[in-house]
Amino acid sequence: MNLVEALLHALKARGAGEIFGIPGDFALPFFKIVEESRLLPLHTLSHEPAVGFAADAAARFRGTLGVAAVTYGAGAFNIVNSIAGAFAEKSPVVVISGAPGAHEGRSGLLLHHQARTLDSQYRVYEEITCAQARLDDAARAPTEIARVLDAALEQSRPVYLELPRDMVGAACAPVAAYRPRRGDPEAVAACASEVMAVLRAARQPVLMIDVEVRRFGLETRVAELARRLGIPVVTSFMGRGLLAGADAPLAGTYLGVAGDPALTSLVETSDGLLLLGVILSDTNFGVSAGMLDLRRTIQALDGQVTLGFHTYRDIPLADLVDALLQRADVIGHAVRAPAPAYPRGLTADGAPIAPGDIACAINDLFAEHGPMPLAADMGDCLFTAMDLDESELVAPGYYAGMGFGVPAGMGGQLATGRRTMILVGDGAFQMTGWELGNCRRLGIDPIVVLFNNLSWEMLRCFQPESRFNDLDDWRFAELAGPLGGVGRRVTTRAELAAALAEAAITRGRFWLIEAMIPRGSLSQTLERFVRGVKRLQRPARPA
Ligand code: TPW
Ligand code: MG
Repeated sequence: MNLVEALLHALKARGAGEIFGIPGDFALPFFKIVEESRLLPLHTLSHEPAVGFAADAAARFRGTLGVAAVTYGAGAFNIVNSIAGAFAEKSPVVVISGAPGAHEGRSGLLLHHQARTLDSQYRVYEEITCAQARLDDAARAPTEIARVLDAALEQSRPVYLELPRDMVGAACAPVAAYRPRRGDPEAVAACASEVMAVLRAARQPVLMIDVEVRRFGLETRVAELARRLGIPVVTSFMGRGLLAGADAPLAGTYLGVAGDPALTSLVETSDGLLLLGVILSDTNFGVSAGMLDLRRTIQALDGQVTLGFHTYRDIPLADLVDALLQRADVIGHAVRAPAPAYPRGLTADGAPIAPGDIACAINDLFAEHGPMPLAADMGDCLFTAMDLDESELVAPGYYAGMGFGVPAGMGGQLATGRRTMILVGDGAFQMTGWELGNCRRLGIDPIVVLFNNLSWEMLRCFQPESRFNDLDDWRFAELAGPLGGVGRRVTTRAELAAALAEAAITRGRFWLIEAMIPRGSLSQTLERFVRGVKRLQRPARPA
């Protein structure tokens, strides 16, 4: 087999389901083998940022590797922001970049797509991926490919493979299978016993979960752990959508001052808060109004476990969860948390649409047709998603980059085979909304709900005096037809409900429901979030 076939087999064996990409001359030979070998389907999009977002979402939804293939320089630099987001949010995306062949670098000429030196790109990727390799030696390629792909799975972070275009056809041995690394059983046992002792001694133990639980395929086992212990589980903001549909005592999403006060208090007054795979970010915890002392929590993240002031190294999350399951018995005194209540039963009248109405309308739709996998962008659409029934969700809840929603929802449908629902603001839609034009060719039909407030509304919240936050009316719904979809612009709650109902029963084309929202009309969660952040940002008054 040749080098590319060896790589494709290795990707497939490690769970990759497809390749998203945009070719260029340095990558054409690679793309040719991908297409002709038929080992993994190839989905091309229009702009590289979307390729990165789609591959990232595929990785998130499936809990395996996502793959993004690009050309050297212009392609690879174009995808940097998407991969930076994947790094931050721990999504294992494999970036495969074409590159000049060995003899080309020696010509003395600057090569097209070259930024500074021929190594500049590699060095940029060292910063935003957890492992890298240049596949310029066919004999070493199998071990290099295994090292890099295994790092992606083990650390759940993006990795980088550079493929000189003269190497693709080189004869290559197969890549060894992935063998997950296990922690030292005695260290894992000691750690789990200590964690259990803290939980048992606590008056009010609580389990908080975030994306690592999904990335490492632990949702079922964590749900069982929570059930057996009988302690409430909450997700972080970033972890929203985890355990959707699982049989677990799920109490909702911790949002600090932006959330339900009872749930906030449950978490912040807990004396036994176990954070399983929770990213310690400001979006997860910055709104805690200083109530939460992270030093007093148990943190299992990045392959280590910290309790109080000491840390167990080399404890893979899966090993910890298994060891906890072995020791789990019902903690009799644990508090019970009520199941969250989300809005439903929209009054379908002539009133203008508020973000909360969209949550209500979607919940009504899910109640009738079953939940759909969700992809949300940054903006009030993501805060509105906190009022949706628990459903699988991918969103940039920590990195907070705009432009994720549409391509992520498209990648999500390709990866799961299920129709997705996409929530996106008008500002974010201006960035990557065009990608919907690829749906027809790709055979997918997501439902897009576009929150059109003619505004960068989140920015306006923080700086209302700035007129640059006013956006123009692009009449997005009218663009849908030529792009191969169905567009509906709705301005009342009745029109919103009717459009969603029709979209749900009409398959085969994407739907773009452009919901017109008056400027200044916010979801309750965003309103509380902004108030909380402003309060925290206010300089302390001198005594
Ligand atoms: C890639 C900064 C955060 S929120 C926001 C901006 C510009 C406005 C979002 O407008 P939209 O949603 O989509 O209409 P809404 O609900 O607020 O009206 N560039 C990138 N990412 C981020 N986060 C920004 C800028 C930003
Ligand atoms: Mg907007």
